[in-house]
Amino acid sequence: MTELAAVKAALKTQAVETPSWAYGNSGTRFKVFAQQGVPRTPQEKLDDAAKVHEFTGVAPTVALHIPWDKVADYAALAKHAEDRGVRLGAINSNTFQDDDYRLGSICHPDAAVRRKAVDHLLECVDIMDATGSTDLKLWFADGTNYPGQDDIRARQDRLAEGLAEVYERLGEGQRMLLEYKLFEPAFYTTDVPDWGTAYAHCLKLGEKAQVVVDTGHHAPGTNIEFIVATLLREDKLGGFDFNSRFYADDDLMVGAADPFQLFRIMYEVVRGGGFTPEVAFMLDQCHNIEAKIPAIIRSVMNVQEATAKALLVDRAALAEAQAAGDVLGANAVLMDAYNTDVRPLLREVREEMGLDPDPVAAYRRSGWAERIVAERVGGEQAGWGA
Ligand code: LRH
Ligand code: MN
Ligand code: MN
Repeated sequence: MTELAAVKAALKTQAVETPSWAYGNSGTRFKVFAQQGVPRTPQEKLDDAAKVHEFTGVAPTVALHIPWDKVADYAALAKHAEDRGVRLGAINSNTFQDDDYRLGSICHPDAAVRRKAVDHLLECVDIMDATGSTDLKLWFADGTNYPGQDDIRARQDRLAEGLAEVYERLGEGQRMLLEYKLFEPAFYTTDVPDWGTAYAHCLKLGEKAQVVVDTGHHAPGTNIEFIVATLLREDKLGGFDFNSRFYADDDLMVGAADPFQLFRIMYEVVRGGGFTPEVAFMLDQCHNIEAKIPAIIRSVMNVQEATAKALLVDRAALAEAQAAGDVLGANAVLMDAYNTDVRPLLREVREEMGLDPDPVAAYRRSGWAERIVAERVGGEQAGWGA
């Protein structure tokens, strides 16, 4: 196989998981702008996700968020997905939208609230059993707002205890992905604020526990690719929640704010042998003012473009320059790949996959946008928090 053929073959195997919540209405603390044709049910979110996969060919799974996607029969929901050519992916827990969680969930000072939170996580594993999902994605809004509010160390003990109970419940082939976040909604301490804390808990739990890197959850200037390299080296990188930030956890389309950062991350993934199904490439975004399905298609394409550039890095030349201490030469090798226009290559890849080379245009021509506006009238619009 020529090198280019190998790059194309790798790109054809790519899988980017899209989040059910990106298809529904969402907004900021200030306003949710309702859009026409937005899904009213988890089933309709899957119908939209199937369109993203149909036109991109690389978005075969959909992440659920419980209880936003609560249904009576999860096996039937999985069947609904399969009938449309997609599968259910990670099950995301939600221990942040209940009055009981004002002081936290799994780290709450009251054992009764902790019990409720852990029971929810166990229920998520039951759902995984029914859907065939392999990943339980955990993010905790837990933390404190004021010095002295609660005991920082005791909260870590409660976290460890709750996680251990859920870990024990995991079946064969199931794993837990622990997401960290620097801040928000708690502002003084966050109980899982960084990759180090997540890593320490995962290490203690065992090999079924891995860390998730949400690209929006870091302080400005954080070298995320360093974190990726380190976690991969330790076999503890479970996956990504991709999005873009200009300021904070902005949840904008991945690759929109800093495509160079996305390339640097994908290069470390490729370099570290992480371009495999064991690392989950998930989007975690919201589309508050733009049309949702084309934005998700665009996001998937942005991940593809960064991946293509990362795969094109001449690693032999890079290694040679690095070994020779050729600072500028090494940097030039990396920049050559980044500055390559990979859009023609990706158009070819899509054609070889039997797809339209321009997924956004193909979607627009398909009439799906008009159809859902006409058909999805009435009822509650499902969305962030619905
Ligand atoms: C928290 C987060 C987490 C949630 C999602 C909706 O900021 O990134 O992954 O599950 O947003
Ligand atoms: Mn996330
Ligand atoms: Mn987030």
